[in-house]
Amino acid sequence: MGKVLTQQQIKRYHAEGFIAPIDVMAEEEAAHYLARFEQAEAAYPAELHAENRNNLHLSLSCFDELAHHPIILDAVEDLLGPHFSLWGSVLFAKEPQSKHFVSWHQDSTYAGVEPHDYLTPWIALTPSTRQSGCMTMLPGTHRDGIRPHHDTYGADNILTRGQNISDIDTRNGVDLILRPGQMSIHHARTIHASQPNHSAYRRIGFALQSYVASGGRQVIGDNYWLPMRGDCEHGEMIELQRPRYDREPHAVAQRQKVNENFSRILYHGAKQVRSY
Ligand SMILES: O=C(O)CCC(=O)C(=O)O
Repeated sequence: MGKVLTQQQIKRYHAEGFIAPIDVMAEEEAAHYLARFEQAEAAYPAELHAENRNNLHLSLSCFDELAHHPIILDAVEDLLGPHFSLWGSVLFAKEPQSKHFVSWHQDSTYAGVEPHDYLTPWIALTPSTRQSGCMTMLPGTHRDGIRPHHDTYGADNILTRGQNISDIDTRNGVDLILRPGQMSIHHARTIHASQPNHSAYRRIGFALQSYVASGGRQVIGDNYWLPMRGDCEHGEMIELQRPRYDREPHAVAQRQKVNENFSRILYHGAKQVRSY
């Protein structure tokens, strides 16, 4: 038994490259986080809109609290050990009845973080179901290295480049059904995707993308890290600070720099650069 995960969950993560569902908080508490996000979205539309949802944990306290949630961190510690940092985060919101989808991909393809044995907890703030476009994982694919990705820049594809892995057998894909307040955890090389949201509500998940064990490096862009637990060493790193309150000026400026770096990394070598 780990701090949060059972021995069986730990074994399954290593064998299959993901685990779900994991209870983090009650639905009511998740609804409270959702309300705080939607209030911020209404109050600060320039800083928080469909094309500006990266690294919100660096400027808004509700996302900073989620990034430091003890159950999430204990589960991460069960898988990565006691020393780890956070590289970034992405809020994935698919509007009701929208065509937006996420194509088959492996997170570590363009992130520039090495080695690839890091992970992403994805916490549901609204129900994540087949109808609302939950994530689907292909078990065991984290063991096979990086597959060729083709950049499509598809209009409804919410990945930066619309990157897609074709020629894969998706028949044994596992749908990750989560109630608000539950999370999944996936390995950086696990192939995954998600379909459009056919429900009447927003499908919202906060991806802590990703927690990386001490020793991990950013090899494309600037080496920003938010240390989370233990002794974190990432080479010549630039250490990030937590926001002390919503939109603390220093924190907003910090998020801006990190987002610019994020974009340079994710579009490194790309033929086209989109606005998210
Ligand atoms: O939220 C989604 O539908 C996709 C999220 C994703 O691809 C990820 O967290 O790595």
